Amino acid sequence: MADVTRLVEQARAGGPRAVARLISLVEGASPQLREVMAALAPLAGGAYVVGLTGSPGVGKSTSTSALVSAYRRRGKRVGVLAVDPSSPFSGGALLGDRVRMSEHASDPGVYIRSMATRGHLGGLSWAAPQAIRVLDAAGCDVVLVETVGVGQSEVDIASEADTTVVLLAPGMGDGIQAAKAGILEIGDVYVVNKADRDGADATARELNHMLGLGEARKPGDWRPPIVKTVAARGEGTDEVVEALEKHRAWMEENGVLAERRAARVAHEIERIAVTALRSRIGDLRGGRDVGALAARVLDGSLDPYTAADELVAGLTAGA
Ligand SMILES: Nc1nc2c(ncn2[C@@H]2O[C@H](COP(=O)(O)OP(=O)(O)OP(=O)(O)O)[C@@H](O)[C@H]2O)c(=O)[nH]1
Ligand SMILES: [Mg+2]
Repeated sequence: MADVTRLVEQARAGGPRAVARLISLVEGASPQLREVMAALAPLAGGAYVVGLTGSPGVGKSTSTSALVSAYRRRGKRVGVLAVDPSSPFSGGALLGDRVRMSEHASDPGVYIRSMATRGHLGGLSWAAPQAIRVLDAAGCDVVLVETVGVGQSEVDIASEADTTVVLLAPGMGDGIQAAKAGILEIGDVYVVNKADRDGADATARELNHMLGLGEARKPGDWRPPIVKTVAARGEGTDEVVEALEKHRAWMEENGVLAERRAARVAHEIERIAVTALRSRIGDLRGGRDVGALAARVLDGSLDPYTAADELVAGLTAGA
């Protein structure tokens, strides 16, 4: 058993091994998860969480690495969580990221962690928020969360981040894809990366047009900016940081940050509660209670809705 109190103390003091160990406990859904979360609860809440998403190969890792450099120049401690929702293995598919992030590997002000989520209890939704909390409690000022935009994952990440950055690149038909995938709703900041390639201006224009189409904004509403970057050369990265800071300031002024965080935690509590309830139902299934109810539904003395009510009442009575 890990000494959680000690680990948390060491993580607080900036110990990278303790941070890694805590994330492993979280990721592995350790029996000590509850203890870890209780120890972290009073320490978290200081980090600004930025989600980066976009199609495979658009330049998320390169951009993340450039952002790490930019924040380090500003004296911030940075955590990076690379979440790969398509891979059941940590490290495999994310090997390339390690190369792209390697310049930060020896920086004690940077924590980088890859996470695979498929086959996990509830995918991204389960472990990522808790890993973010570890990095937060460890004193990171900024936590950058990279997720490949495949299907539901980008929407998930948007709900875990304070600010969501959607990346596109020219020549990938990304504009059209963006509209289809619903990312026009989730971006707080849009980045057209690979601006060294032809078509970046066209992509930015197309995106600008599409963002304007659905526009029902009131004065004072946030209008997501579009920033062009060449992440591979660090060009435009300062503008991205500026856009992030503006968005953060806007959220703080308008109470949006507190709102988003409250919604996030409410969602997390609900998820944990539903998981707990489900496991209790699982315990009951095939057991006496459900068996008896099933028999009564079968012989016509009870309808399934009333049976379900009785089951739920039984579950919550013992809580
Ligand atoms: N020309 C050009 N290439 C870039 C730029 N930024 C990144 N790349 C290249 O694009 C490729 C993909 O970059 P990544 O940063 O790994 O992209 P990603 O979105 O993290 O990819 P996945 O995590 O696999 O989805 C790499 O070969 C990068 O070197 C850029 O600004 N211009
Ligand atoms: Mg990547």
